[in-house]
Amino acid sequence: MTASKKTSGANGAGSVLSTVSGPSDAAPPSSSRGGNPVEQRLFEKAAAEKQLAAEMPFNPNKPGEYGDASRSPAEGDHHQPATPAATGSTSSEIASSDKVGAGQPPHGENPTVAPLDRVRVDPADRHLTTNQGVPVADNQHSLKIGLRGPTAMEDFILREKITHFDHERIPERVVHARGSAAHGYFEAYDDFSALTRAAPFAAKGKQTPVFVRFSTVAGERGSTDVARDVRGFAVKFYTDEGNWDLVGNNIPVFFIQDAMKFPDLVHAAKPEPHHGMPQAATAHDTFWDFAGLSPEIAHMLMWAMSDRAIPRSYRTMQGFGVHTFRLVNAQGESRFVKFHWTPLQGTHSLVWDEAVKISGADPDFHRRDLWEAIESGNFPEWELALQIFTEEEAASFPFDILDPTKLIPEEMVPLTPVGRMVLNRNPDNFFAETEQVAFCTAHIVPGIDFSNDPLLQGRNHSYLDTQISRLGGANFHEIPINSPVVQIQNNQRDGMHRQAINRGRVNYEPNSLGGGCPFQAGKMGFTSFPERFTTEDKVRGNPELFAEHYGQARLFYQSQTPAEQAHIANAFRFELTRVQTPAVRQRILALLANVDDALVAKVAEGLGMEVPAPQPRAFDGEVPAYPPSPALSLMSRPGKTGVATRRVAILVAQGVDGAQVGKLYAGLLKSGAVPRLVGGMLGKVKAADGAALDVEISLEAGPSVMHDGMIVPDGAADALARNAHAIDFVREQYRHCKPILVLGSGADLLAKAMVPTALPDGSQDPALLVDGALADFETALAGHRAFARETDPPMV
Ligand code: HDE
Repeated sequence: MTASKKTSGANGAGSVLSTVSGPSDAAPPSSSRGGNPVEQRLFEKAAAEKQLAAEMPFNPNKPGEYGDASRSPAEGDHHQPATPAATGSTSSEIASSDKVGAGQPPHGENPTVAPLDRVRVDPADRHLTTNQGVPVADNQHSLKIGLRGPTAMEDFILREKITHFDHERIPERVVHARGSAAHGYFEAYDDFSALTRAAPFAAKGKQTPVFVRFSTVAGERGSTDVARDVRGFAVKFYTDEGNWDLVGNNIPVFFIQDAMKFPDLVHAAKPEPHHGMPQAATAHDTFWDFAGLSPEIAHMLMWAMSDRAIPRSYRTMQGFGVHTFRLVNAQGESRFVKFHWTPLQGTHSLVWDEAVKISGADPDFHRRDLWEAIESGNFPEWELALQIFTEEEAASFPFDILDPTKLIPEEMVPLTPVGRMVLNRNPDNFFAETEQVAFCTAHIVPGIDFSNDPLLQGRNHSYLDTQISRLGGANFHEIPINSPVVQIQNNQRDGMHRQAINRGRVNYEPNSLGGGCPFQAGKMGFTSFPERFTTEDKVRGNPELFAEHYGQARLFYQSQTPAEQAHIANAFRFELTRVQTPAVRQRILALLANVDDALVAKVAEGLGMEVPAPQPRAFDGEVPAYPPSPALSLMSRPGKTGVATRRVAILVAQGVDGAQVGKLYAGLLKSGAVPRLVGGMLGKVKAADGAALDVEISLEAGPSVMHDGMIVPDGAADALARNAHAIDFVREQYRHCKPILVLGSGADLLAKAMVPTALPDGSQDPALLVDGALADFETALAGHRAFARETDPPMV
């Protein structure tokens, strides 16, 4: 053996040149006859690969995989190859071209997760090509046999273009189909590593990129933004340790308590299956039929019938993780947590009559608002705060923290602010980013863990599953918006639309041929919190405290201001009026009879019905009496951004005081508001001083509901009064409780519209300013609405 090695460096070379078998014990040859650089590399590769494999005579990790030792997994055994060639797929990878690149990828790297710039496409100064890159000479005509003849089957350019078009659509999300999204960052206020080892909280000032998608739930992809509905508030954190998705809503509780009921809930809320109506609305029999038979819904109904379900803007919503989660620190200590997003813009909503009209005037109202705010540099911002509590504290609460129909009043567990989130960039492409983003509650990172909330546990299955049909396969994580900013390295392979080109022959673990790579991370990797379970029976059911359905519904209702309470009652009245089955209405009244006497009386009156006996309760004990929680009112968070981005209509017509308009316009702009001259139609309006003012939007295209406040300057009232759209405009501004400033003869328009200048009780209307100052109007605008003006039914 030794002799033969000495005599020929090429002994066994034939085996290196083959792909099957080889000598049992021989030093690998270093070449055959030499000369060819690829062949030379093949020999180096074979030698290095054999050496690498030999470095792992057995699997040293094995003993650590059992018993107590398995609780702290060791890092996987791994070894460096003597040359990168050892772990390559091929020895010819050193051959390079414009297409294959330099050859081998940087050692140990996965460039498919590089920033989105790698897939941004810009056509400037480029000609049209097919999808195969062939220049297209003529994009106007199909290929024909003579100018008047049939189209040739041969026209591959036409066929490719039409075929791609035919397949442009993907299935919409089964819920939350309608949404809008933006990029931004999360910034930690401090080092919170004592609380959690989650990467975004590791250091003061640390920034983590985020992509946030807001949505409605029930409507289809093209439905109106302002339907009465819960809003999704889904945040993808691209952390240093992988993606963490906090897939929340703008309401802190949910309709049901167990994932098993979700398809029933959604079927009941979606359009009825026989005739496909109504779109994006719960105001129909099947929803309320399900609701009345599922009293655990009582608390959520209070929120869904409140103004929370018709937000003024995605920017003026709170966000909630809803479920109880766990935070886990590096020492393995865990605490429970609830996540809260609080908007810097304050919490503000529409009123129902306004929402109905916006659905016609601008169904993209929320999408446009988010886009416009970000494009104008008014970056929306939220503070992230945590409710942190221990197992012992949880055990003392009068509700079960695993029950997603319950919240923890802030008075019981205060909020701890931990950071802020800023949305500072609109997506470049709606489909590629907003439509293809795939959130999943099971996307968590070291430092975050689940609780046993049965709704959350079911969600952890659903989200990954749904993406497979929506995004066409198991590789949706490779779609650029979904890929993390850190390396993806594993032995998952193949599947539809695979993009990663994995180098090397190893796609399993343990291995020695790839030097053991990629190896298990051990201590630095994700480990589940080792929650202790006592042995219990395998059952289907809910804990007893889940049976208490009314205490927090009452808490929510009783914590609202009178205007908010009135809106809740009116929303029930509206929804149940559209219901056609008396027994369904009756059942909801019986449910409300368990919540609040005044509420049920008001709703019953609105339906022309008697208050029925309360539904029997599922819970034997006392309904807990919570002290009111003012934090549950929308009014408790006016926000800090004042009039910024608020839209103000300045009504103009022939004879208007042009100089005054100019001053108002400049003043509003200076304060950050968005003024617009609204007139009968586009074109010039001649001001009293002869100057010509340009109307920016007509009363028809920009009706009242698209503006947050209105000014009628001096001189325009006469001409405006001859246009019924202007009268409607004034009346709706008033009815929707918006701030109004009238100057000089502008007051005449109020009179023509029969708008009272005093409140119903005779006192001064704080948001209706006759000959008032712009500064006072701006104060009223920052306060959003004067609900004191509201009557039911509206007088104007
Ligand atoms: Fe979802 N939900 N959900 N959900 N959900 C989806 O996932 C589901 C629930 C929420 O902008 C789907 O990718 C089940 C609660 C948001 O892309 C689907 C259950 C909360 C979004 C799904 C719930 C949410 C979704 C549809 C009960 C608030 C939009 C498309 C067990 C905490 C994310 C998709 C985006 C989307 C399932 C209940 C929020 C089918 C089974 C509670 C914000 O997987």
